[in-house]
Amino acid sequence: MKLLHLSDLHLGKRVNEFSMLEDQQYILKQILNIIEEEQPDAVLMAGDIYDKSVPSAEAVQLFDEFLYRLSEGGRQVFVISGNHDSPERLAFGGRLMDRSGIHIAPVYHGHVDPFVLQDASGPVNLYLLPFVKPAQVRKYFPDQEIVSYTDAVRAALEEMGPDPDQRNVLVTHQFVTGASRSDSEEISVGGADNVDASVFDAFDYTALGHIHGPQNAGGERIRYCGTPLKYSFSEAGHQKSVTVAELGEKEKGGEKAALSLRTIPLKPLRDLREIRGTYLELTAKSYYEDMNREDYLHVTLTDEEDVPDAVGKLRIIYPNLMKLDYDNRRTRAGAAPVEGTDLEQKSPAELFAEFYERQNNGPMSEEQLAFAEGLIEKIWEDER
Ligand SMILES: [Mn+2]
Repeated sequence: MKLLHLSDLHLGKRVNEFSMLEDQQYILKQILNIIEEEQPDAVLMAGDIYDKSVPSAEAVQLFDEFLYRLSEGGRQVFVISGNHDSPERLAFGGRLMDRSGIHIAPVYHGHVDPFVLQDASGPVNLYLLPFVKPAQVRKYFPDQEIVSYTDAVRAALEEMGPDPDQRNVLVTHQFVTGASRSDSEEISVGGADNVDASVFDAFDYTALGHIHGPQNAGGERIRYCGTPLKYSFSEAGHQKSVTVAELGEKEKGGEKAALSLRTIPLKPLRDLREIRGTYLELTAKSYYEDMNREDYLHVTLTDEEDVPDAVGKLRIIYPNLMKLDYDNRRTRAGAAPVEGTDLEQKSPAELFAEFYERQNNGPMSEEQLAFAEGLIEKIWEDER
């Protein structure tokens, strides 16, 4: 049984105020091509379909088109909501879409029936558990003590009661303890949203969403496939991909089904990268002529002096410059605290020279001093 595992599309997301819509449309097309090539038995989408609980019209159109393309050829598609989605809104029309092979998890209501898929090795029971918080699970199990996320997910999975003699797959959206995070995930206040990997022991494969870097979480049977695109600069070093999980036969008597995992790399329309150097280095033609200047960039300038309107000027070459900062003596030292100085005794030029030194961690040159003095004199003249 071949499963193609996706998650965290975050359709409609803006990264540093740049819309990702065109990039998302591009990557979804690429994913459709991969699916056409791979011909999986099922496509799994493990939550965070949208970036917002009330997604933009464009994001909804994009997902509608994606689902429609996926459904062609009678393909089986399984979708759950993540913490960014509204489970009610995502589930709209779900029972109608079931008939077209698009299966969207309903809002969690204390009971989950599996979808049963068949291949030459027999049935595979596929369970969908959308993102749930302890309070959403607790009300259905009044006799159990459900305090933590681990308690909640364990209770929901025990209720499913997967048959250990058959092959069982879970699609869910949670933060498994020990997974390594990125900046574009929603961090829960207090950080008590983690689930112990042991709760997934009964499943031959757990297709997870929530963490944006592709990784196994406590063994290869529990996996995050990651986002299809980089959604923060903390992900600049990621290779985004889709995961293909193939389940083989399962012997009766508790052993897990054979599993092989593969990733297929995704190539974005525009990469999200970090570059650094002086203004002169980064604006030299020899530097940028061989790169995709449309990439989303975090530029770190190493000039000691601030470059006036650097963002505006750099955007002529790099139109998708997202973030600019400096790494020089001033930024490395941090802003020095202002000490109580004998303000009255010092001239404006002396005070400015002190200010400059504090900002730049170095004194003004003769030329700069003369320029500042001239400027101060002129301003004072004009004031009188
Ligand atoms: Mn997410």
